[in-house]
Amino acid sequence: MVQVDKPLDLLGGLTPNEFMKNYWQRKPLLVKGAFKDFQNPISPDELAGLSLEEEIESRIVIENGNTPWELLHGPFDMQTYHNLPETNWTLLVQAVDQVMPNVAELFKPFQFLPNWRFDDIMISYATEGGSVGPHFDYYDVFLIQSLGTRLWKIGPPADSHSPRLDHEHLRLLAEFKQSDEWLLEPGDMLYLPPQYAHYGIATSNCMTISVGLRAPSSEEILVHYTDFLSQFLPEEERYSDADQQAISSNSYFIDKQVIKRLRKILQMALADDQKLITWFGQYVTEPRYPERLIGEDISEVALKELIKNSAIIVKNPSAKLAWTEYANESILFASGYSRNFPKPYNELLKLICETDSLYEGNLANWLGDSIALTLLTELIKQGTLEFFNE
Ligand SMILES: [Mn+2]
Repeated sequence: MVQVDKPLDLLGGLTPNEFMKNYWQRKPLLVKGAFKDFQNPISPDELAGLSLEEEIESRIVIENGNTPWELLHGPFDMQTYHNLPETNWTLLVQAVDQVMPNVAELFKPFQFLPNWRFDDIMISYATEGGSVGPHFDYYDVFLIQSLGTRLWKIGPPADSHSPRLDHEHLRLLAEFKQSDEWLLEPGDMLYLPPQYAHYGIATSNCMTISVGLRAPSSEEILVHYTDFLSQFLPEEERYSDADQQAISSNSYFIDKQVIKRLRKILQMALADDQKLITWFGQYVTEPRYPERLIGEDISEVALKELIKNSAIIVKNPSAKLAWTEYANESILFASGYSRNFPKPYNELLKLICETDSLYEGNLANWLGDSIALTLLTELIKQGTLEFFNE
Protein backbone atom coordinates (compact mmCIF):
# COMPACT_ATOMS: atom_id res chain seq x y z
CA MET A 1 0.00 0.00 0.00
CA VAL A 2 1.19 3.54 -0.77
CA GLN A 3 0.39 6.20 1.80
CA VAL A 4 -0.82 8.92 -0.52
CA ASP A 5 -1.16 11.57 2.17
CA LYS A 6 2.31 11.15 3.64
CA PRO A 7 4.95 13.77 2.72
CA LEU A 8 7.81 12.27 0.71
CA ASP A 9 11.44 13.43 0.33
CA LEU A 10 11.10 12.15 -3.22
CA LEU A 11 8.52 14.89 -3.88
CA GLY A 12 10.29 17.60 -1.86
CA GLY A 13 7.98 17.12 1.12
CA LEU A 14 4.77 17.00 -0.91
CA THR A 15 2.42 14.10 -0.45
CA PRO A 16 1.61 12.02 -3.55
CA ASN A 17 -1.90 13.54 -3.33
CA GLU A 18 -0.52 17.08 -3.44
CA PHE A 19 1.89 16.25 -6.24
CA MET A 20 -0.90 14.77 -8.35
CA LYS A 21 -3.21 17.69 -7.69
CA ASN A 22 -0.75 20.52 -8.31
CA TYR A 23 2.12 19.30 -10.50
CA TRP A 24 1.31 16.10 -12.37
CA GLN A 25 0.79 16.93 -16.07
CA ARG A 26 0.68 20.60 -15.08
CA LYS A 27 4.05 22.07 -14.15
CA PRO A 28 7.68 21.14 -13.51
CA LEU A 29 8.89 20.34 -10.00
CA LEU A 30 12.50 20.57 -8.90
CA VAL A 31 13.37 18.43 -5.88
CA LYS A 32 16.78 18.96 -4.30
CA GLY A 33 17.82 15.82 -2.42
CA ALA A 34 14.91 13.69 -3.66
CA PHE A 35 17.07 10.64 -3.00
CA LYS A 36 19.08 10.77 0.24
CA ASP A 37 22.56 9.18 0.04
CA PHE A 38 21.90 8.37 -3.60
CA GLN A 39 23.91 5.44 -4.93
CA ASN A 40 24.51 5.65 -8.66
CA PRO A 41 23.25 2.25 -9.90
CA ILE A 42 25.52 2.12 -12.96
CA SER A 43 28.97 3.50 -13.77
CA PRO A 44 29.76 5.40 -17.00
CA ASP A 45 31.92 2.44 -18.11
CA GLU A 46 29.09 -0.03 -17.52
CA LEU A 47 26.73 2.22 -19.49
CA ALA A 48 29.21 2.47 -22.37
CA GLY A 49 29.54 -1.34 -22.16
CA LEU A 50 25.78 -1.71 -22.70
CA SER A 51 25.98 0.47 -25.81
CA LEU A 52 28.32 -2.10 -27.40
CA GLU A 53 25.65 -4.78 -27.19
CA GLU A 54 23.66 -5.67 -30.28
CA GLU A 55 20.24 -5.96 -28.63
CA ILE A 56 20.43 -2.70 -26.67
CA GLU A 57 19.13 0.57 -28.10
CA SER A 58 21.66 3.38 -27.77
CA ARG A 59 22.49 6.73 -29.34
CA ILE A 60 25.26 9.29 -29.18
CA VAL A 61 24.63 12.98 -29.82
CA ILE A 62 27.67 15.11 -30.71
CA GLU A 63 26.98 18.84 -30.56
CA ASN A 64 29.68 19.80 -33.05
CA GLY A 65 30.00 16.58 -35.02
CA ASN A 66 30.13 16.16 -38.79
CA THR A 67 26.78 17.98 -38.69
CA PRO A 68 25.34 20.10 -35.83
CA TRP A 69 23.83 17.76 -33.20
CA GLU A 70 25.13 14.72 -35.05
CA LEU A 71 23.18 11.61 -34.06
CA LEU A 72 24.85 8.18 -34.08
CA HIS A 73 22.94 4.95 -33.52
CA GLY A 74 24.34 1.99 -31.59
CA PRO A 75 25.50 -0.66 -31.19
CA PHE A 76 28.89 1.07 -30.97
CA ASP A 77 32.39 -0.30 -30.85
CA MET A 78 35.50 0.84 -29.03
CA GLN A 79 36.57 2.77 -32.12
CA THR A 80 33.47 4.97 -31.85
CA TYR A 81 34.55 6.03 -28.36
CA HIS A 82 38.16 6.63 -29.44
CA ASN A 83 36.95 8.94 -32.20
CA LEU A 84 34.70 11.09 -29.98
CA PRO A 85 35.79 14.61 -29.08
CA GLU A 86 36.89 15.36 -25.49
CA THR A 87 33.72 17.21 -24.60
CA ASN A 88 30.20 18.12 -25.75
CA TRP A 89 28.76 14.70 -26.49
CA THR A 90 26.12 12.55 -24.82
CA LEU A 91 25.53 8.80 -24.78
CA LEU A 92 21.90 7.71 -24.27
CA VAL A 93 20.93 4.12 -23.49
CA GLN A 94 17.29 3.01 -23.58
CA ALA A 95 15.45 0.57 -21.28
CA VAL A 96 18.35 0.00 -18.88
CA ASP A 97 15.76 -1.21 -16.33
CA GLN A 98 15.33 -4.37 -18.42
CA VAL A 99 18.96 -5.40 -18.13
CA MET A 100 19.93 -4.09 -14.70
CA PRO A 101 17.64 -5.07 -11.79
CA ASN A 102 19.06 -2.32 -9.55
CA VAL A 103 17.99 0.25 -12.15
CA ALA A 104 14.50 -1.30 -12.34
CA GLU A 105 14.28 -0.65 -8.58
CA LEU A 106 13.97 3.05 -9.44
CA PHE A 107 10.37 2.51 -10.57
CA LYS A 108 9.40 1.58 -7.04
CA PRO A 109 9.32 5.04 -5.42
CA PHE A 110 6.76 6.04 -8.08
CA GLN A 111 4.16 3.42 -7.23
CA PHE A 112 1.57 6.14 -6.61
CA LEU A 113 1.24 6.31 -10.41
CA PRO A 114 -0.54 3.70 -12.59
CA ASN A 115 2.06 1.08 -13.51
CA TRP A 116 1.03 0.92 -17.17
CA ARG A 117 1.97 4.60 -17.58
CA PHE A 118 5.67 3.73 -17.17
CA ASP A 119 7.68 3.17 -20.28
CA ASP A 120 11.35 2.65 -19.57
CA ILE A 121 14.37 4.02 -17.74
CA MET A 122 16.78 5.73 -20.10
CA ILE A 123 20.21 6.66 -18.82
CA SER A 124 22.49 9.25 -20.35
CA TYR A 125 26.13 10.01 -19.82
CA ALA A 126 27.38 13.41 -20.94
CA THR A 127 30.87 14.81 -21.08
CA GLU A 128 31.29 18.40 -19.95
CA GLY A 129 29.20 20.68 -22.17
CA GLY A 130 27.27 17.68 -23.47
CA SER A 131 23.60 18.21 -24.39
CA VAL A 132 21.00 16.85 -26.74
CA GLY A 133 19.88 20.41 -27.48
CA PRO A 134 16.77 22.41 -26.56
CA HIS A 135 13.74 20.23 -27.20
CA PHE A 136 10.44 18.98 -25.87
CA ASP A 137 8.93 15.54 -25.44
CA TYR A 138 5.36 14.28 -25.43
CA TYR A 139 5.81 12.37 -22.19
CA ASP A 140 6.12 13.04 -18.49
CA VAL A 141 9.58 12.31 -17.15
CA PHE A 142 11.36 12.19 -13.82
CA LEU A 143 15.00 13.20 -14.39
CA ILE A 144 17.24 11.94 -11.61
CA GLN A 145 20.79 13.27 -11.48
CA SER A 146 23.00 10.31 -10.65
CA LEU A 147 26.54 11.61 -11.19
CA GLY A 148 28.16 15.03 -11.70
CA THR A 149 26.11 18.13 -12.37
CA ARG A 150 23.75 19.22 -15.10
CA LEU A 151 22.20 22.62 -15.66
CA TRP A 152 18.58 22.36 -16.75
CA LYS A 153 17.10 25.34 -18.56
CA ILE A 154 13.32 25.14 -18.75
CA GLY A 155 11.04 26.96 -21.15
CA PRO A 156 7.27 27.18 -21.63
CA PRO A 157 5.35 24.30 -23.25
CA ALA A 158 5.92 23.84 -26.98
CA ASP A 159 3.86 21.92 -29.52
CA SER A 160 3.84 20.56 -33.05
CA HIS A 161 3.62 24.15 -34.40
CA SER A 162 6.72 25.39 -32.55
CA PRO A 163 9.54 26.26 -34.99
CA ARG A 164 12.16 23.54 -35.08
CA LEU A 165 15.71 23.20 -36.28
CA ASP A 166 16.05 21.17 -39.43
CA HIS A 167 17.02 17.80 -37.95
CA GLU A 168 15.92 14.44 -39.22
CA HIS A 169 15.49 12.74 -35.84
CA LEU A 170 15.68 15.18 -32.94
CA ARG A 171 12.80 17.52 -32.04
CA LEU A 172 15.10 20.52 -31.55
CA LEU A 173 13.52 23.90 -30.92
CA ALA A 174 14.67 26.76 -33.15
CA GLU A 175 13.75 29.32 -30.48
CA PHE A 176 14.26 28.48 -26.85
CA LYS A 177 12.74 30.92 -24.36
CA GLN A 178 14.10 30.26 -20.90
CA SER A 179 11.82 30.71 -17.90
CA ASP A 180 13.82 28.82 -15.24
CA GLU A 181 17.27 27.41 -14.68
CA TRP A 182 18.24 24.75 -12.16
CA LEU A 183 21.53 23.02 -11.35
CA LEU A 184 21.01 19.37 -10.50
CA GLU A 185 23.44 17.45 -8.30
CA PRO A 186 23.47 13.73 -7.49
CA GLY A 187 20.21 12.72 -5.79
CA ASP A 188 18.30 15.73 -7.14
CA MET A 189 15.28 15.19 -9.35
CA LEU A 190 13.35 17.25 -11.87
CA TYR A 191 9.81 16.31 -12.89
CA LEU A 192 8.79 17.58 -16.31
CA PRO A 193 5.25 17.34 -17.68
CA PRO A 194 4.77 16.70 -21.41
CA GLN A 195 5.71 19.43 -23.90
CA TYR A 196 7.75 21.61 -21.55
CA ALA A 197 10.79 22.88 -23.45
CA HIS A 198 14.00 21.79 -21.75
CA TYR A 199 17.69 22.15 -22.38
CA GLY A 200 20.07 20.21 -20.17
CA ILE A 201 23.77 21.00 -20.31
CA ALA A 202 26.39 18.93 -18.48
CA THR A 203 28.48 21.26 -16.31
CA SER A 204 30.82 18.36 -15.53
CA ASN A 205 30.93 14.78 -16.79
CA CYS A 206 27.53 13.64 -15.62
CA MET A 207 24.83 11.02 -15.70
CA THR A 208 21.08 11.50 -15.70
CA ILE A 209 18.49 8.77 -15.20
CA SER A 210 15.18 9.40 -17.00
CA VAL A 211 12.22 7.54 -15.56
CA GLY A 212 9.98 7.90 -18.58
CA LEU A 213 6.22 7.63 -18.85
CA ARG A 214 4.10 7.13 -21.87
CA ALA A 215 0.66 8.17 -23.03
CA PRO A 216 -0.81 6.83 -26.24
CA SER A 217 -1.76 9.53 -28.75
CA SER A 218 -5.37 9.81 -29.91
CA GLU A 219 -4.13 8.67 -33.30
CA GLU A 220 -2.56 5.53 -31.77
CA ILE A 221 -5.72 4.77 -29.80
CA LEU A 222 -8.05 5.15 -32.78
CA VAL A 223 -5.87 3.33 -35.29
CA HIS A 224 -5.00 0.41 -33.01
CA TYR A 225 -8.42 0.04 -31.42
CA THR A 226 -10.30 0.06 -34.69
CA ASP A 227 -7.82 -2.46 -36.04
CA PHE A 228 -8.53 -4.67 -33.00
CA LEU A 229 -12.30 -4.22 -33.47
CA SER A 230 -12.14 -5.19 -37.12
CA GLN A 231 -11.71 -8.88 -36.19
CA PHE A 232 -15.21 -8.85 -34.66
CA LEU A 233 -16.99 -7.16 -37.58
CA PRO A 234 -18.56 -9.52 -40.14
CA GLU A 235 -18.77 -8.38 -43.77
CA GLU A 236 -22.58 -8.17 -43.69
CA GLU A 237 -22.40 -5.42 -41.10
CA ARG A 238 -22.38 -2.36 -43.33
CA TYR A 239 -24.05 0.85 -44.32
CA SER A 240 -27.76 0.28 -44.87
CA ASP A 241 -30.50 2.72 -45.89
CA ALA A 242 -33.89 1.01 -46.05
CA ASP A 243 -35.31 4.38 -45.02
CA GLN A 244 -33.88 6.18 -48.08
CA GLN A 245 -36.52 8.28 -49.92
CA ALA A 246 -36.71 8.53 -53.68
CA ILE A 247 -34.81 11.61 -54.88
CA SER A 248 -36.57 14.07 -57.16
CA SER A 249 -33.52 16.28 -57.78
CA ASN A 250 -29.90 16.68 -56.57
CA SER A 251 -28.92 13.01 -56.79
CA TYR A 252 -25.25 14.03 -56.40
CA PHE A 253 -25.93 15.62 -53.03
CA ILE A 254 -24.93 13.74 -49.85
CA ASP A 255 -27.61 14.56 -47.32
CA LYS A 256 -27.51 14.71 -43.52
CA GLN A 257 -29.17 11.30 -43.12
CA VAL A 258 -25.96 9.73 -44.35
CA ILE A 259 -23.95 11.23 -41.49
CA LYS A 260 -26.56 9.95 -39.04
CA ARG A 261 -26.30 6.42 -40.40
CA LEU A 262 -22.49 6.56 -40.35
CA ARG A 263 -22.41 7.91 -36.82
CA LYS A 264 -24.67 5.08 -35.69
CA ILE A 265 -22.22 2.52 -37.08
CA LEU A 266 -19.35 4.24 -35.28
CA GLN A 267 -21.24 4.57 -32.02
CA MET A 268 -22.29 0.93 -32.06
CA ALA A 269 -18.71 -0.15 -32.70
CA LEU A 270 -17.30 2.05 -29.95
CA ALA A 271 -19.94 1.28 -27.31
CA ASP A 272 -18.45 -2.00 -26.12
CA ASP A 273 -16.41 -1.30 -22.97
CA GLN A 274 -15.36 -4.91 -22.58
CA LYS A 275 -13.67 -4.88 -25.98
CA LEU A 276 -12.14 -1.51 -25.22
CA ILE A 277 -10.58 -2.60 -21.92
CA THR A 278 -9.43 -5.90 -23.43
CA TRP A 279 -7.73 -4.13 -26.31
CA PHE A 280 -6.19 -1.54 -24.02
CA GLY A 281 -4.75 -4.03 -21.55
CA GLN A 282 -3.26 -6.08 -24.36
CA TYR A 283 -1.91 -2.98 -26.05
CA VAL A 284 -0.18 -1.46 -23.02
CA THR A 285 1.38 -4.76 -21.98
CA GLU A 286 2.90 -5.45 -25.39
CA PRO A 287 6.60 -5.83 -24.73
CA ARG A 288 8.96 -3.35 -26.32
CA TYR A 289 11.41 -6.16 -27.10
CA PRO A 290 9.26 -9.29 -27.60
CA GLU A 291 12.34 -11.29 -28.68
CA ARG A 292 13.50 -11.17 -25.06
CA LEU A 293 10.56 -13.31 -23.91
CA ILE A 294 11.92 -16.78 -24.49
CA GLY A 295 9.35 -19.04 -22.82
CA GLU A 296 9.94 -22.52 -21.49
CA ASP A 297 7.93 -25.63 -22.20
CA ILE A 298 6.76 -27.18 -18.95
CA SER A 299 3.84 -29.29 -17.76
CA GLU A 300 1.56 -28.33 -14.87
CA VAL A 301 2.64 -31.40 -12.94
CA ALA A 302 6.32 -30.57 -13.37
CA LEU A 303 5.75 -26.95 -12.40
CA LYS A 304 3.96 -27.89 -9.20
CA GLU A 305 6.76 -30.31 -8.35
CA LEU A 306 9.44 -27.65 -8.93
CA ILE A 307 7.64 -25.09 -6.79
CA LYS A 308 7.32 -27.64 -4.00
CA ASN A 309 11.06 -28.20 -4.33
CA SER A 310 11.67 -24.48 -3.64
CA ALA A 311 11.87 -23.15 -7.22
CA ILE A 312 11.44 -19.37 -7.43
CA ILE A 313 9.53 -17.77 -10.29
CA VAL A 314 10.18 -14.17 -11.33
CA LYS A 315 8.89 -11.81 -13.98
CA ASN A 316 10.97 -11.54 -17.14
CA PRO A 317 12.32 -7.95 -16.95
CA SER A 318 11.04 -7.29 -20.49
CA ALA A 319 7.53 -8.57 -19.76
CA LYS A 320 4.59 -6.38 -18.79
CA LEU A 321 1.61 -7.20 -16.61
CA ALA A 322 -1.69 -5.53 -15.70
CA TRP A 323 -5.11 -6.67 -14.53
CA THR A 324 -8.63 -5.31 -14.33
CA GLU A 325 -12.23 -6.25 -13.63
CA TYR A 326 -15.08 -6.18 -16.06
CA ALA A 327 -18.66 -7.12 -15.14
CA ASN A 328 -18.41 -10.42 -13.25
CA GLU A 329 -14.94 -11.27 -14.40
CA SER A 330 -11.34 -10.30 -13.90
CA ILE A 331 -8.86 -10.02 -16.73
CA LEU A 332 -5.13 -10.58 -16.59
CA PHE A 333 -2.99 -8.94 -19.27
CA ALA A 334 0.45 -10.39 -19.84
CA SER A 335 2.81 -9.13 -22.52
CA GLY A 336 0.10 -8.45 -25.10
CA TYR A 337 -2.23 -11.33 -24.22
CA SER A 338 -5.28 -11.49 -21.98
CA ARG A 339 -7.27 -14.13 -20.16
CA ASN A 340 -10.51 -13.88 -18.16
CA PHE A 341 -11.02 -15.33 -14.70
CA PRO A 342 -13.79 -15.54 -12.15
CA LYS A 343 -13.42 -12.80 -9.53
CA PRO A 344 -12.13 -15.01 -6.70
CA TYR A 345 -8.86 -15.11 -8.66
CA ASN A 346 -8.25 -11.38 -8.09
CA GLU A 347 -5.85 -12.14 -5.25
CA LEU A 348 -3.77 -14.37 -7.52
CA LEU A 349 -3.74 -11.83 -10.37
CA LYS A 350 -2.68 -9.09 -7.95
CA LEU A 351 0.04 -11.32 -6.53
CA ILE A 352 1.41 -12.19 -9.98
CA CYS A 353 1.48 -8.50 -10.98
CA GLU A 354 2.88 -7.02 -7.79
CA THR A 355 5.28 -9.46 -6.22
CA ASP A 356 8.98 -9.70 -7.05
CA SER A 357 8.93 -13.47 -6.83
CA LEU A 358 6.51 -16.39 -6.65
CA TYR A 359 7.37 -19.41 -4.53
CA GLU A 360 5.77 -22.10 -2.43
CA GLY A 361 5.12 -19.68 0.45
CA ASN A 362 3.03 -17.09 -1.40
CA LEU A 363 1.51 -19.62 -3.82
CA ALA A 364 0.36 -21.98 -1.06
CA ASN A 365 -3.34 -21.21 -1.57
CA TRP A 366 -3.11 -21.79 -5.32
CA LEU A 367 -1.03 -24.91 -5.86
CA GLY A 368 -4.07 -27.15 -5.49
CA ASP A 369 -6.12 -25.06 -7.92
CA SER A 370 -6.12 -26.24 -11.52
CA ILE A 371 -7.02 -22.83 -13.01
CA ALA A 372 -4.17 -21.18 -11.11
CA LEU A 373 -1.71 -23.88 -12.08
CA THR A 374 -2.73 -23.63 -15.74
CA LEU A 375 -2.25 -19.86 -15.63
CA LEU A 376 1.23 -20.08 -14.08
CA THR A 377 2.23 -22.74 -16.61
CA GLU A 378 0.99 -20.62 -19.51
CA LEU A 379 2.85 -17.55 -18.28
CA ILE A 380 6.08 -19.55 -18.12
CA LYS A 381 5.49 -21.04 -21.58
CA GLN A 382 4.83 -17.57 -22.95
CA GLY A 383 7.93 -16.10 -21.28
CA THR A 384 6.26 -13.50 -19.03
CA LEU A 385 7.38 -15.54 -16.00
CA GLU A 386 10.59 -17.48 -15.70
CA PHE A 387 12.54 -19.51 -13.19
CA PHE A 388 15.00 -17.54 -11.14
CA ASN A 389 18.52 -18.83 -11.61
CA GLU A 390 20.88 -17.90 -8.84
MN1 LIG B 1 13.87 15.29 -23.12
